[in-house]
Amino acid sequence: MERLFRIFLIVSVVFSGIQAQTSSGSSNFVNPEPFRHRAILDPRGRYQLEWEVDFDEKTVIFNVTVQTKGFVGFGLSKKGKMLGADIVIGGIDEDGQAYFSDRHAIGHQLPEIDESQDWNLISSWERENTTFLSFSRAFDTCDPDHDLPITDDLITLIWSYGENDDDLQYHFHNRGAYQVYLLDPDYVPKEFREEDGNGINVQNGTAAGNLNVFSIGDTMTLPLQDTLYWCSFHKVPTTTKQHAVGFSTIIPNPDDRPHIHHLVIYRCYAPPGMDPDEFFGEAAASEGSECYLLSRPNPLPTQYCREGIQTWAVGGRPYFFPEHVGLPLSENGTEYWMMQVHYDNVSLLTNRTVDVRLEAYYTDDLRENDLGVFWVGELSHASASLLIPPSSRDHIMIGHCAEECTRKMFPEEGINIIGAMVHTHISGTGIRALQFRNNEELPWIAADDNYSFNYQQFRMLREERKVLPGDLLSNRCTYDTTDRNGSVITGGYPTRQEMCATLFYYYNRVSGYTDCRSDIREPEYMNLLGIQNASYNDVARQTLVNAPAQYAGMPVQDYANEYIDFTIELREELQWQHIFQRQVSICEDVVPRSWPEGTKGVNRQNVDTSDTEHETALPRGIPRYRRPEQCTRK
Ligand SMILES: *[C@@H]1O[C@H](CO)[C@@H](O)[C@H](O)[C@H]1NC(C)=O
Ligand SMILES: *[C@@H]1O[C@H](CO)[C@@H](O)[C@H](O)[C@H]1NC(C)=O
Ligand SMILES: *[C@@H]1O[C@H](CO)[C@@H](O)[C@H](O)[C@H]1NC(C)=O
Ligand SMILES: *[C@@H]1O[C@H](CO)[C@@H](O)[C@H](O)[C@H]1NC(C)=O
Ligand SMILES: *[C@@H]1O[C@H](CO)[C@@H](O)[C@H](O)[C@H]1NC(C)=O
Ligand SMILES: *[C@@H]1O[C@H](CO)[C@@H](O)[C@H](O)[C@H]1NC(C)=O
Ligand SMILES: *[C@@H]1O[C@H](CO)[C@@H](O)[C@H](O)[C@H]1NC(C)=O
Ligand SMILES: *[C@@H]1O[C@H](CO)[C@@H](O)[C@H](O)[C@H]1NC(C)=O
Ligand SMILES: CC(=O)N[C@H]1CO[C@H](CO)[C@@H](O)[C@@H]1O
Repeated sequence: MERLFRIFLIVSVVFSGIQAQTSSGSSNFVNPEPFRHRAILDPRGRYQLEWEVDFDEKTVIFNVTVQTKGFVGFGLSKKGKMLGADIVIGGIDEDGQAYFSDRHAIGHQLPEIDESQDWNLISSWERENTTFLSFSRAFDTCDPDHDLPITDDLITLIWSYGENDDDLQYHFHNRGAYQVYLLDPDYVPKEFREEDGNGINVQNGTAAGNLNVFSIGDTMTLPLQDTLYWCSFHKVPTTTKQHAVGFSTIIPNPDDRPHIHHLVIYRCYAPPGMDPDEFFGEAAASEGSECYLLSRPNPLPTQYCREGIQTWAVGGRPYFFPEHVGLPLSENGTEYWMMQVHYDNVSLLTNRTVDVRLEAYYTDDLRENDLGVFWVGELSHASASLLIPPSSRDHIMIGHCAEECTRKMFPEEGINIIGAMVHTHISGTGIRALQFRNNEELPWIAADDNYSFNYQQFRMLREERKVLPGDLLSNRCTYDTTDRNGSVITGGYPTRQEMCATLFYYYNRVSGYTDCRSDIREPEYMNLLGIQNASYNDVARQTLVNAPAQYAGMPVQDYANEYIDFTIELREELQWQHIFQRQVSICEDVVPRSWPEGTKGVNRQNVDTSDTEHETALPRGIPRYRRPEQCTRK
């Protein structure tokens, strides 16, 4: 029983001034060419980038259109830093001559010209106040000293432009960085491609093209607490089956962005035999409430809404599905959604009101396949499993969805994963979603070795991935805590604690299984930490030590900071345990199939929890998957 609620965060303390609105509007969806992209890189809307990827040639073609008669700079950087950046500078000079060069930055000064010129100018022109450059770049130029590779990882583009062609040294006023997955497909429909910062025109609740829009807004006056989970209920504006084909989360005021950490939509299921309107109507009419108050009576039926069907986190841009899949809405008639918004880092502000809105784009022109959603990773609280030693540079954590779980969760023919979002908090530097079959490691399903908490994009895969019952799915995260003042970092919901999980969209949907995560419970591991038992406390909003008795009530993080001496030997042992130790994954059907009637507002009863926990470990002694070498010239 207790375990069922481990995945929930409980918050307390008061709030004020909440307002929830719901609206819908109406309209043939044309699937765009998936590999053509466009983005406005600068806040003033003067620097436009279009790009196209040629996977056969392993080349990207960039078209840059900038409102200037001066030079134009463009490049790839290491996390937005000038030092080490791979840069091109081009334009048309006073005499009408085109210039263009491949350079590398050695600091905040004019980037030096590379010996090997690996960016190729295709064409350029200048007209009135606009400069246009079209150029191509191989994924990997085989110039590791002065060029950065273009990979599936997050890439931080840097851009700049000048007032004229010879002020190269003084271009620092007009420059910036833009994070993007350059090689991902992009299914945003044509009618949504407008000139706002994201290259996407949000709809404000009105129909676009053939798509209807379900818009859910929340205006929140922030309370004096650093983490607030707010849940509100919303009726889906259709009673016949439709497909949602894309989502966008809109924060109209950029100043509100630091305060909104994530937004999740859960599908609600009334107990069998209950009318959804009767069961959820009252909650939908209310403003909502703090989520998951288990330590006192829960005012809302939040526990009937556990199938997370859409997740947005910091920096996420709108996304659309490929045309053969859609997320079903109102499959069996009337449907309610619960929206959970995590407001963050607000403790120093009073009377601050923030706005956020979700738009779901849907159609009655049903697609071939229904999408489902599930998480794989490590349980991040209520367990001492996720614990990063102080000042670690590359500490690895692994979470699993065991073979027995995938056997139970997926149909015989398997499932097809079409999209993924990798997730850690601020100390995460890399994540890989791993797949093993018959002791063979398959290519990573999704990976980002340059993970950034500030740009958590739901990514559509270039190639669907089949997962068969009996496959092992694992999620591997790397952390750097050297900037955390020598503190241990434990798992938890606040941004300053950590998570390690990947969310997948897939078809051959099986309703019910939305989460398959694991933790380490081996005595050997617990003994290393000196913790015999820990559990999540919803008043403290922390995972607390229960035993040994002399530490009972202490947050695991404080306990570890105070009582554990992280010697080199212990660090090495912990790292071994975090990678290879046996773990228990939990795969549980969250759809009520046999709930007692009228148990609104009460915890679930009579749910069969047997057969939901399965042990597994990372296979050892098998060849590990490696990225294919892209540089072929040498
Ligand atoms: C880039 O510009 C050239 C010339 O205008 C055009 O032919 C090409 O289609 C453009 N490519 C992209 C990706 O925008
Ligand atoms: C460039 O020219 C266009 C059209 O003439 C004008 O609308 C725009 O404001 C100009 N931009 C700048 C930066 O001068
Ligand atoms: C949506 O609302 C924003 C802010 O009110 C406005 O700037 C934008 O033009 C609107 N977009 C549409 C498509 O109506
Ligand atoms: C709709 O009904 C089918 C068949 O009973 C069931 O498998 C599915 O989970 C239901 N879906 C929803 C969203 O209620
Ligand atoms: C809270 O947000 C402010 C402003 O965005 C930032 O300067 C500060 O570092 C944040 N504090 C924490 C604890 O994250
Ligand atoms: C908060 O705003 C309300 C209404 O605008 C105002 O009455 C109240 O004094 C404000 N409180 C603080 C602490 O600023
Ligand atoms: C680290 O400690 C300094 C000094 O006490 C403090 O200003 C800073 O906010 C701390 N940083 C973090 C990440 O806790
Ligand atoms: C851990 O502690 C909790 C709370 O004291 C208790 O309910 C639970 O049974 C304990 N678990 C084990 C395995 O001892
Ligand atoms: C573009 C970029 O930052 N790439 C980096 C991604 O991470 C790897 C491994 O840390 C680096 O080698 C790349 O330079």
